[in-house]
Amino acid sequence: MITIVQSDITMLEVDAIVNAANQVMLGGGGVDGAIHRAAGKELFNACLKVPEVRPGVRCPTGEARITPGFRLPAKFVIHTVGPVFRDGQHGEPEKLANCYRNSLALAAENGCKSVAFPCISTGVYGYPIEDAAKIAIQETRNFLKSHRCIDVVFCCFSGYDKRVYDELLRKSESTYERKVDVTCSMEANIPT
Ligand code: AR6
Repeated sequence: MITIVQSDITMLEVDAIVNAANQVMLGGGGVDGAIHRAAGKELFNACLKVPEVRPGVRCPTGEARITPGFRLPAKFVIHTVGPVFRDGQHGEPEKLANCYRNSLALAAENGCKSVAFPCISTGVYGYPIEDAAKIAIQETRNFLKSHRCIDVVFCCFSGYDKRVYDELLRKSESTYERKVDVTCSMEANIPT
């Protein structure tokens, strides 16, 4: 199921929140700064332990890494690095799609049943929200075809961003979402 909320992502009680990090993975501004502040120093220390793939790079653009959530309500933080937007002709759409694909795969591997995403790359990295939201929804939809019972939350910080997501979802969804809901509640009722 896909849900759209307007919230500070650090408040969400989900299994994993996704962080729009940078390649060094040691904190920054925006949502990254908010997550590090709320999770506490332990998150910084856990990030330090993530091995560098080359000097100064713990997580290349489009990839994802997982740490505990420490003082956050979320159990895990999935750190991913979105592309810096130039003009859309430098592989940005594919790199942003990879962020969603790899973060969702990592969430599933770690048994997460609910994952919340911020609007990756749309802050200081400059990705236009309308284009980024289309990619986020498309990649999530693809993923949910094979992981029907994971709840994905798009956590928008601004009312404008939420309206963009609401509108895109309204245009594209309906029966698909309802079918998924019904199937999940049926599966939940099957005795084990
Ligand atoms: N909860 C949810 N969303 C938030 C929050 C919050 N607490 N705070 C900001 N946003 P940005 P990027 C939204 O700039 O563009 C960092 O310095 C914000 O309104 O955080 O991927 C990293 O270290 C926007 O919609 O991430 C990197 O260097 C969205 O989060 C760089 O910024 C993403 O904005 C990454 O840039």
